[in-house]
Amino acid sequence: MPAVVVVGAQWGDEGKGKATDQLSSQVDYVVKFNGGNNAGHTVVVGEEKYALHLLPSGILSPGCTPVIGNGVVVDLEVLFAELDGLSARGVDVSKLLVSSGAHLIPSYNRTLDKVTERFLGKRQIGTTGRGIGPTYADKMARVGIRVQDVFDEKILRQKVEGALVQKNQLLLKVYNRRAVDVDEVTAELLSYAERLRPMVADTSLVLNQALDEGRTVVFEAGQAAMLDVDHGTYPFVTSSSATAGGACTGSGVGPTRIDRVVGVVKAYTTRVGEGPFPTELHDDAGERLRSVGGEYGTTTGRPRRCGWYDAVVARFASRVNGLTDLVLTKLDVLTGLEKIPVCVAYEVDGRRVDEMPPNQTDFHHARPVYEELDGWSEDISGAREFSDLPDAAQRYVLALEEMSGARISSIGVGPDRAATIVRH
Ligand code: 2SA
Ligand code: GDP
Ligand code: MG
Repeated sequence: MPAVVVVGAQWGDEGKGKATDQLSSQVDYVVKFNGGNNAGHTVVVGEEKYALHLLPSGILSPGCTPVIGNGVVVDLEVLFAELDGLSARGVDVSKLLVSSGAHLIPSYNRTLDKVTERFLGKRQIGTTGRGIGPTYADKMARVGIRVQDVFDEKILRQKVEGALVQKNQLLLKVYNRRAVDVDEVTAELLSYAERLRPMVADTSLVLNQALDEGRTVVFEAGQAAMLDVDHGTYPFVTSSSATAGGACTGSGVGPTRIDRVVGVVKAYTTRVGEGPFPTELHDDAGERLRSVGGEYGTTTGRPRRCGWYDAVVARFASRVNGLTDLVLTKLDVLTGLEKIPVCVAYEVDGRRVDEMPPNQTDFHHARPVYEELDGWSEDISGAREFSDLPDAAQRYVLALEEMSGARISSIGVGPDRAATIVRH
């Protein structure tokens, strides 16, 4: 498996961090290709728990080179704080490579993210407030600042000036904020240049050469299919390409080089932020999933919205990502439920719909059609083989596999690295 993409197949927080970390011990490179420090990936290694935001999960595996690809947006203050935090815990962070083409999140974009949300009022997206949306907007509008720009003061100043022409008008006249000073922003970005310099590389070249030499590369997505700017529940999405195609554009490795695409799904569903969520529960069952599953944002601490497994979403994610495998996580959280509803289709304005409605309004009106599966009461956290699972848990997994569009190649039964059943 020389090149494997790992993506979220729901609305994020499926356990991509754990899935990637598990692969990292066998791989040479782990590449983050989209998003920035909006991500929150939790990896538990024995007694130690790590929450990674901007850094790829591979940073925790000695021998693996972590790479921040060109598709990522980088907040330099956060980058160095995260590196220092890991170093202080004894993690070797010296191998990190950062693409010269990655875009930077200047402090004014954090401000804009927050004030835009406030001004949207009821229509707000529920962003993480990390400046992600405004930075990708700048990239597309061609007024973004890239990693390579901090090594040329003259160019950097020109670019900051260019970016601020419109933004200062917006901040002053629409949002009633103080204008941003070009010198201040330039000086702040320049202050990181020397520390950043040794990490910066032509990461597309590095990764393609590594694949030529038969090395293994994992591409780790932030967020998920349903939060993808093209395929997700727009406008309630993040601003990057979180699906498998993003692994190519966000790293400079072509699609013909990818061997496997693994989608990570929770045995139920969660979402943070606003937007439609057909199987969401507003009752005790939802509260139970949140408390047993520890469903609180890794980055912002926000309580996650919780609901039952949605096979329509899983099939859609299988399709738009071309999934070869699914990793099913958090099966242990369902232990103790007598019956477990699974959404197999939707009812939209009186019609049964088996696939994701291409029209957003229909998705907002979608009501889940449930099939009830039997639950189990035995503790499954020690299961390491499929046959260790109680019959009802096996049937639950096989039913999900049948409905979801790809084989389930591994099953999570606890947060620790070891708490996994590998099937394929
Ligand atoms: P943004 O900040 O512009 O990317 O927000 C846009 C939408 O994307 C959602 N989003 C996320 N959803 C799940 N998990 C994310 N990471 C953190 C975590 C979230 C947290 O791992 O728990 O701590 O709150 C993540 N990042 C972005 C976001 O909720 C908006 O709906
Ligand atoms: P990511 O953003 O997809 O990497 O996921 P998060 O780290 O935000 O959220 C997943 C949470 O579930 C983390 O706290 C993980 O430690 C935890 N987790 C992952 N897999 C399992 C599992 O199989 N069982 C349990 N109980 N927890 C898990
Ligand atoms: Mg997360």
